[in-house]
Amino acid sequence: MFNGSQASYVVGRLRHVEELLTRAVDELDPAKGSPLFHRTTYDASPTQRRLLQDYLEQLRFVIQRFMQAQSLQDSSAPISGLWSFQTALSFALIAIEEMRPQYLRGYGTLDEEASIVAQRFVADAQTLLKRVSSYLATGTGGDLAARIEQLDSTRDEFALLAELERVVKAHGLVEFRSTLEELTERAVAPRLEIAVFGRVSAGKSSLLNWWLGGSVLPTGITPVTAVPTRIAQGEPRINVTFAAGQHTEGTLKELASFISEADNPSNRQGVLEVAVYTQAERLRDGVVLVDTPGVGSLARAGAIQTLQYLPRCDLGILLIEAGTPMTLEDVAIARSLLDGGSDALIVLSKADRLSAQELSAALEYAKQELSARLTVMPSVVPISTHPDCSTLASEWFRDNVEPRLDRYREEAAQTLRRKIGALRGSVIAVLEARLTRGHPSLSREGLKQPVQGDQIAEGRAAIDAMKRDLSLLGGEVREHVGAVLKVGAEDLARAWQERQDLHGASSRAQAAMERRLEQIGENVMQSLSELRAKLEAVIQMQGEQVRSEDLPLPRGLPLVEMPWPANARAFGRPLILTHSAKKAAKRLRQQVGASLAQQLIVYGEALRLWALRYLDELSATYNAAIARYEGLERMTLRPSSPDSETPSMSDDLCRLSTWSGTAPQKGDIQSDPA
Ligand SMILES: Nc1nc2c(ncn2[C@@H]2O[C@H](COP(=O)(O)OP(=O)(O)OP(=O)(O)O)[C@@H](O)[C@H]2O)c(=O)[nH]1
Ligand SMILES: [Mg+2]
Repeated sequence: MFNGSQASYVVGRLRHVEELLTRAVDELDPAKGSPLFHRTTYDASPTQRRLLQDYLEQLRFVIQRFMQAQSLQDSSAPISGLWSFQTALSFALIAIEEMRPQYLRGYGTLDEEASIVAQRFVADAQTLLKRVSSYLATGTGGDLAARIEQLDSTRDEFALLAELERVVKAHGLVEFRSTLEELTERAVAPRLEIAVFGRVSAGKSSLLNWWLGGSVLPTGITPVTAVPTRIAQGEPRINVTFAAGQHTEGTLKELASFISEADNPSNRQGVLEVAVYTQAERLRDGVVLVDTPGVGSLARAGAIQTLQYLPRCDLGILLIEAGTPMTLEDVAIARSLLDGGSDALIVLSKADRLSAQELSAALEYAKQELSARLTVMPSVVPISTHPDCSTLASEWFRDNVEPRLDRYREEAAQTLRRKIGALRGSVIAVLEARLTRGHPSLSREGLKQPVQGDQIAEGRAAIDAMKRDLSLLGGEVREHVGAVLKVGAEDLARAWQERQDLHGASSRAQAAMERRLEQIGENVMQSLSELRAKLEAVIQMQGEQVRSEDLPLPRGLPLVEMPWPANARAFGRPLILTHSAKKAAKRLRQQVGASLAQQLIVYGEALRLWALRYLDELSATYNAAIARYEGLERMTLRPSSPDSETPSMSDDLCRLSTWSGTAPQKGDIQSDPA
């Protein structure tokens, strides 16, 4: 009898033998081997193959009998097939990555053309592999149909979506899966993000608590909110995401321990974002409220995250404490929201603290200041969340917020309907191409042939390259410290030489530095716009029936927030001792260089994250837009479908082509055995 170790050694050897010979026998058969790469030639005759297969069977029998007699068992636990697939995908991604030009150069010089070809291929192949990977990651995608089923089936667009899901699955049109997923996601949760902004203690969290009808968020007179907090309808709980990637769940009571300045000073715990779920009457389905840390020099740690929310929200509410002077930061936030294409509302908070007369003066002042500085004038309304005065808040909500929510919802529904309609057109085109085994419908669809696979891949490579360039952005922005200081110093030295008011010169210097930073942002914006134009051209090259306006526009550059460093007032004085710009620059560097560098890092990071988020959105839309062409291309390359498949395919084509948009069709489909 074998001891335990011997038994497992013997079983291991036998498993190896079976694997070796199974593979060797499979490789003799052209139908079973790899369709692309052949390690062996197919020189075995059918009779030889048969014989070898029989011998292998015999060997298996002998092994099995031996194992039974010796009570040997394969004790290695089987691993999940899907997990193993995921692992194989990871290795495949690495192998593709290793085809980038920098690796190829290790084998000799690489000319420009070869380098472009390699980049294109890597981007293309990785997009596909990542799509498979995300399909596996989202619970193996089997729930897509279930998620669609939960949608309101009386709405025709959802009935059509369900039908499209069925057709895509039935005929293996995997190219359309990611579009289906994106549309389902939008349909399930028509997200609408409303974020509040403002200086520290402006009353942001208090306003959201009023909105939620309870003390959900911590408030207080000192800086409180240290981490952006997203609030949505749901079973009461919190979900914390840390910058390092981990997550933790908790109760609403624990919220303050993650987001408040007192319990998590300067966000030392490295919390990236907290999601709060709660039930509240005013919190409608799909609406996400975002509380942000106050902007301003006192709240540096959270400011970077706040800045990222600016371009991202659908509606931005800027709070300015009634009766306080408007700051450059307030104006910059309002401008950034409006420039970025978000809707903006401005409220003068804590109105209860002022008399009626003072309040009307404060309102007048705020309107004047804003209209002098903004091209579009948002509404400005005084509110209060104080229990004695909360009718102001209720009226504001009724007159300013609710009508907007209705409007956004209608707009979102329209976009969704249009996109589902476009997907229907694409699926029809592919089914037709497949049924007719050619492309007779292409001219009708306005599609050009051949499909420009090269350009499609080049578009992906361009997105990829931009992402890689962005990783260098932080360092690039930091390198601007010297240049930014020089701009400021020259201005100050000139003021001194010309005996101008140094205080005025100091704010001009600040503005010049900010301008310089804005230029970096604008350059990034410019590159993103160029990339978008390039992708648009690629899409248009594929056909005429393309809605390139679907490609999102880059909008809402992060705000440059550069409050004058705390010790800045002091540096007017030492400058009086010099009138050379060079010396001024040196002094400036000594006094504010370090804090300026810190702010530049913050800005660079905000800019990078903003651009990455845009790129993700751009690449998802691009891939969705060209899915139909890739589908068509694959149809021409793939052997045409067996005749047995044709009837159900033509039924599906007919059903989709004549989809009339009446809800009862859904019943028809459900009773269909297909
Ligand atoms: N009288 C009055 N006080 C208010 C009102 N809204 C907020 N406050 C008070 O103002 C202080 C700051 O309120 P918060 O809601 O914490 O302000 P915040 O903007 O969230 O502050 P940070 O999170 O630190 O940026 C608290 O003491 C609130 O009680 C209001 O409408 N009226
Ligand atoms: Mg707060």
